[in-house]
Amino acid sequence: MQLEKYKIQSHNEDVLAGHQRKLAYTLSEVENAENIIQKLVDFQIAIPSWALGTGGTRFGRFSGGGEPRSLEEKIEDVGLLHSLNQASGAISLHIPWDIPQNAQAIKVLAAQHGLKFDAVNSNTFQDQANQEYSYKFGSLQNVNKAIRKQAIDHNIEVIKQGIELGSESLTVWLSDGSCFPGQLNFRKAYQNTLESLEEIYAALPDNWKLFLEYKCAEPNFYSTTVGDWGQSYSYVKKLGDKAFTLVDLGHHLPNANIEQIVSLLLMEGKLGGFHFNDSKYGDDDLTAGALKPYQLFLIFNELVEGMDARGMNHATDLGWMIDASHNVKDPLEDLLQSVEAIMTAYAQALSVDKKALEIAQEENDVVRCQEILQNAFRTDVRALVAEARLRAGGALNPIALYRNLKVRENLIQERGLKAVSTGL
Ligand code: AOS
Ligand code: ZN
Ligand code: ZN
Repeated sequence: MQLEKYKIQSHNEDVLAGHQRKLAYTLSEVENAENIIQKLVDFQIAIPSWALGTGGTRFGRFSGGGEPRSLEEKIEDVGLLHSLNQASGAISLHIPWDIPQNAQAIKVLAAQHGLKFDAVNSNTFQDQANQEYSYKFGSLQNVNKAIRKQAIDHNIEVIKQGIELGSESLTVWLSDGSCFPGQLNFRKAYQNTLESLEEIYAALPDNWKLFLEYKCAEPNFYSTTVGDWGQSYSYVKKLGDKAFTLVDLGHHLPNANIEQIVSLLLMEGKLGGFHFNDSKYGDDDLTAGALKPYQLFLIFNELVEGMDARGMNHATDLGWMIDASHNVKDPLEDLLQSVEAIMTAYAQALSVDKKALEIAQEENDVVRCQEILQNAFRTDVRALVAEARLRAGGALNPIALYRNLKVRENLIQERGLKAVSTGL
C-alpha cells in the first residue's frame, strides 16, 4: 500500500498547533535545539526484514495478519515506515530468508521508497533444505572441516548478494557454542572460528565492513564461541581494519554495563554498530526503550561523547539497526515505537551539557554529574524529534496516522490473514 504525501500533510495540519506549543517550550529549555533537530533529520535507523512479521517463541506464534509475503512486500513495509517517520531509510536483509530473485529490480524498488540496503546477514544457525551438512554442532567452529567450509562459502555468497544490492557490510552472528561441559575444546573452537572468519574476511570488498555480533547464551546454554564483547573484540582485532564488534543490546548477562562496553569499543576503534532492542531477562527482543529508557540514554551519551572525540559522523560511521521481534504488537507500530525511542535517547544525549559534565568530572563532583545527566534525561525532547520528522516530510504523530489510515486493515485486505513471512 502507498501512503500519499497529501495524507501526511493533512494529518500534520490537524496536529500542528499542539506541536508548535510544545516545541516553543522545548526550544526555550534546550540550548542547542536547532543543532539537535538537524542531527535528528540526518539520523537513519535500518529496519530488519525479519521484524516485519510477528515474531514468535518456540511455544507458538500469533500472527496479526497482513504480513509481507515476499521481499518486495517487506521493502514496501519499510518504505511505509520511512514515509511516516523519515528515519527508517534502510533495510537489512537476512540470507537465505530474503534471496532477491532479481537484484536489479529489487534495487530499483527500494530506491523508489527512498531505501538503501544496510548490512546483509548470514545464517548458519539453521539448516536449509538443500544443504549438505548440518549445523547442529556449530558452523564456523565445527570440528569437521567440510562443515566449516560450507558455512564459509555461505558467508561469501551473502557478500556477493550484498554487493549486487549495494550493501556495504556483512553481519555475522553465530549460534556456535556448546550445551554441556566438555563438549567443546574451547581453544580449538576459537581457532576454527578465527580461521573461518579469516577466509570470510578475505572475500570482503575494500569498502566493506564485517560486523561480528556476540551473544552470551542461546541457543547454546553452556558456552557461546562469540559470547561477549571481549571475545568479539579478540577476533575482530586479529582480522583487521575492516572488522568490528556489533553490540546487540539484548545479548548481555543481566546488569552488564553496556554503556561502558560501548565507550571502550569506540575508544579502541572497534565498535561497528548496533542491534537495538530491550529486554528484561535475556535476548527478549522487545521494543527499544520499552523497559530501560535511561540505559538507552546512557548508551547514547557515550556514543555521542566517544564519536565526537574521534571526529566521527554520527549518521554514517556506525551501523544503526533495530533487531526486535515478539509476539503481541503490530510489528509496524512496534518499529515506529522503537525508532521514536532511539531518536529520543539520541536527542537527550545531544542535549547533555558536555562542558559542565567534564568540569564536574574533573572536580569529582559526583552529585553534579548525576544532576547534569538526569536533567538531560528528564527534559522532554519529544517535540524536537517530531519537528525533525516534520522538516524531513514525515508525520508529526506516525502511530496516530497509521491507525487513522487503517494501514493494518488495508494490509490484511491486500495480503490476507495467514502468516507467511519467514524469520524468527
Ligand atoms: C540473534 O540472537 C541475533 O540477534 C542475530 O542478530 C540474528 O541474526 C537475528 O536476530 C535474526 O534472527
Ligand atoms: Zn541481533
Ligand atoms: Zn538476538
